[in-house]
Amino acid sequence: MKKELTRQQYFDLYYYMRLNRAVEDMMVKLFRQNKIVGGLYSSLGQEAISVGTAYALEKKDWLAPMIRNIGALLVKGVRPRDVFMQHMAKYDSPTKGKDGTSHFGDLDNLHIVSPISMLGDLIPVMTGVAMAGRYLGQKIVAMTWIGDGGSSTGVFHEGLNFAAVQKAPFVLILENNLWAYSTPVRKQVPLENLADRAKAYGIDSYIVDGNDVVAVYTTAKEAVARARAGEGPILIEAKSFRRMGHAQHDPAEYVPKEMRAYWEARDPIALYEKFLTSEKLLDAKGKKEAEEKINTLLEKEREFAENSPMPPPELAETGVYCTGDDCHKIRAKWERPIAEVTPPRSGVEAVWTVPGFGSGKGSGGGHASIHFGDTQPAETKLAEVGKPAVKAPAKAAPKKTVKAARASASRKARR
Ligand SMILES: Cc1ncc(C[n+]2csc(CCOP(=O)(O)OP(=O)(O)O)c2C)c(N)n1
Ligand SMILES: [Mg+2]
Repeated sequence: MKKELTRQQYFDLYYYMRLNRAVEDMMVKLFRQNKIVGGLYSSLGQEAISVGTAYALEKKDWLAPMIRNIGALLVKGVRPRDVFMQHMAKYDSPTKGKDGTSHFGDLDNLHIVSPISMLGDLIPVMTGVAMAGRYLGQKIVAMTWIGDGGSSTGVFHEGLNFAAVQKAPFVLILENNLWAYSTPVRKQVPLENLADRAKAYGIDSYIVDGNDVVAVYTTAKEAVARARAGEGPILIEAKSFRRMGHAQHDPAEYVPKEMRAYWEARDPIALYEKFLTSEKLLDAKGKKEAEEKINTLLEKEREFAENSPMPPPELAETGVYCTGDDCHKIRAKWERPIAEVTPPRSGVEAVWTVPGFGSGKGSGGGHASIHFGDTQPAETKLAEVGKPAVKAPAKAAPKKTVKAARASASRKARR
């Protein structure tokens, strides 16, 4: 670990990792007391990833967590009571007891998109969020996480390709914890480094030690800055290990003992405490203070959650499907006036341009507008309204037969 952050930043990273672990420890107790109604997942040993990456975001930025990213929610400002109540399906929970795990978000204040269980689906969704922010000139970055297993879904590839071609300000964290349920990473992908997946989409990637919170944070910070500057999406592979089973029901006996022992000796919180102590940033008193602060907070939060009622039975049949105005207005708050998004006014100057984006054939080139895709310069645009965008070729070129194409390819190869 290198020393390059402010004292406050060092402390925040420590506090949130400890809070992340304490929240999850408390939920394990609640689960064993039968107070948690859904599945319970654990990020034990992976706290540095959730905390270090989310801490690199600004308040205005957006994130969408997966099951092992409670730490990211806490950093973004979600209260522990909401996490507890959500898992206990309580009436005061963000989903009013309709979900028993972590399917909740906060679009209005914290800029959190709810998790989607189908692995990988958050990638195109968050790409869309990133593009929407750009469209509105907000200079936001969107972030989500995916596992080693999830990186083999089709939508991972479709989503990342889409983000790449759109140069979306999007950062994807690939948490390689070596297991997907009981499948070891080596049995589901023939790559040493999953960061290599980025090459297929022409985007940059980083590999980082997922148990070193300072390295995770500094890497994420750089990636977020680059995405914000218009360099397009970036993939970060954080290497770590899933210390518990897939969820509470899974004792994970399929994990080799030596592998577990290796990673247990590299606990991210213990490693960080060692670093902070050696740099004189934390002593026994500071550690105790953090512990007491977290214990006091979580006692209050747990009590609130336990005292919250279960939802009334009649609530079960309401709010499951959005029925329009009696549920909520189905109109985006960020909707733009129709005149503004149709010609001729759609040729307005972009509020945020990206060098090189849309510089392919037929576009305005150079610093193309990213509000409306590959727009032509305003003057030609007005004159061209109503005309077909691409002229039909005078005569269709004859198609090469497979045989002819092969012959020409082998001629080229011999040259
Ligand atoms: C598209 C899809 N396929 C399968 C599942 C079922 N499922 C949920 S989690 C999981 C394993 C995920 O492994 P990984 O992506 O490595 O994440 P980890 O659990 O290790 O954090 C599977 C197969 C799913 N939710 N979505
Ligand atoms: Mg995994």
